[in-house]
Amino acid sequence: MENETAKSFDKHPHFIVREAEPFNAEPPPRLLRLSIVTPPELFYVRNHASVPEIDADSYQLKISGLSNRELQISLAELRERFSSRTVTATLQCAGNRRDGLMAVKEIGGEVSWGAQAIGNASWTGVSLCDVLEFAGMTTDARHVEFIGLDDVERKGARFGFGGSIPLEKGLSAEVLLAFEMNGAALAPVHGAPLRAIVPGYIGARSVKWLGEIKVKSEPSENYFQAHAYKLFPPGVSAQTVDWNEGLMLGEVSINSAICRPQEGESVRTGKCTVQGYAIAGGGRGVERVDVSGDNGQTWVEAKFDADDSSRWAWRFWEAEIDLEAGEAEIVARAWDSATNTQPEEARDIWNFKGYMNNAWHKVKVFVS
Ligand SMILES: Nc1nc2c(c(=O)[nH]1)N[C@H]1C(S)=C(S)[C@@H](COP(=O)(O)O)O[C@H]1N2
Ligand SMILES: [Mo]
Repeated sequence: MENETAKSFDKHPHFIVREAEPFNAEPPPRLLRLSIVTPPELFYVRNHASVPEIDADSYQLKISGLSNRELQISLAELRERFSSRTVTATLQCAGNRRDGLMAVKEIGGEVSWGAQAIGNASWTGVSLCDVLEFAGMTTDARHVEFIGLDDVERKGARFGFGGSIPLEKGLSAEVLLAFEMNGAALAPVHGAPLRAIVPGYIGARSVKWLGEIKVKSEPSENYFQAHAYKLFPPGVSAQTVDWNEGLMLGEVSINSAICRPQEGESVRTGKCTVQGYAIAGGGRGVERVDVSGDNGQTWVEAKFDADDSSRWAWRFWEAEIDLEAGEAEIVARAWDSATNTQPEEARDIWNFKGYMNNAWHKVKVFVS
């Protein structure tokens, strides 16, 4: 049943469906680790409502807000007027690895993601900055809001999923209005005919089925900017939260995960090859990955794959560790170019919405 759903979205037969409707699903770790550029059939999906049906021929992108003129641009005009650009960038959901936070303390009403709510693709589209320049901006412009054409319901209201990024980021050339993924037309489930791609930021800002861009003096008031995707301290709960507080998530933090071996796998004593991914937020580079076979007593330095492609993309790494018979906990942690590294314990970063788990990734294996 679940794999029928995955199949209907052209996903791999072994895709892990976390929710069938709205469709939320991620690939198994070992399949995700096969290719530095994730094929669409292995690319995670995070939806808050049904995939909308949009007729590409009559589609018009609206641009409004503080700009001097209000615009409507068809896809054909967008392609004609602006030069196209391709950026390889990793998208990661702020809820990636939420299962590790849920293991610490209950988190209600959120998808239980493993470490595969992440994928890397080459995105082709036009640069948002070119479109904004064409639209014209007033001096009050501070934020760029994206609004999707899907139909989400929250607290009795219906609206399109949305969010905003600071104008400074919006004017950086890597931020795209994308119509292609890995050289092919964007699939409906990934936001066709047009989506925002905001490299280095949480996936939520890469709004799919983009209907409208608004230039604003304040951040978006959309539910997914003003309520969801905010980080609260560990003592705050759904009952006590003041939504005016909290940190609006933007850049992702340094993170890494082990993809092979997988949790609960049986491996042989002696040399064990460990493989995974690492990602640094905001365009910082991943500089080092440490791997331990004894839960952090001793570490070896991982080697990076040669084919890493872009400062906005994850890096694949591999390490060889020695394992003795019994139960072993393999651990990984990454470092970025600002020497940020990952916190040891998920319990230290628990938050009631379950965002941004970047604790040391741990995988238990049986060695014999
Ligand atoms: N319109 C719209 N855009 C959206 C979402 C959504 O539900 N609706 N989900 C966001 C979230 S939370 C993530 S992590 C990414 C996931 O992109 P993907 O499904 O292409 O992997 O899309 C973002 N854009
Ligand atoms: Mo997300």
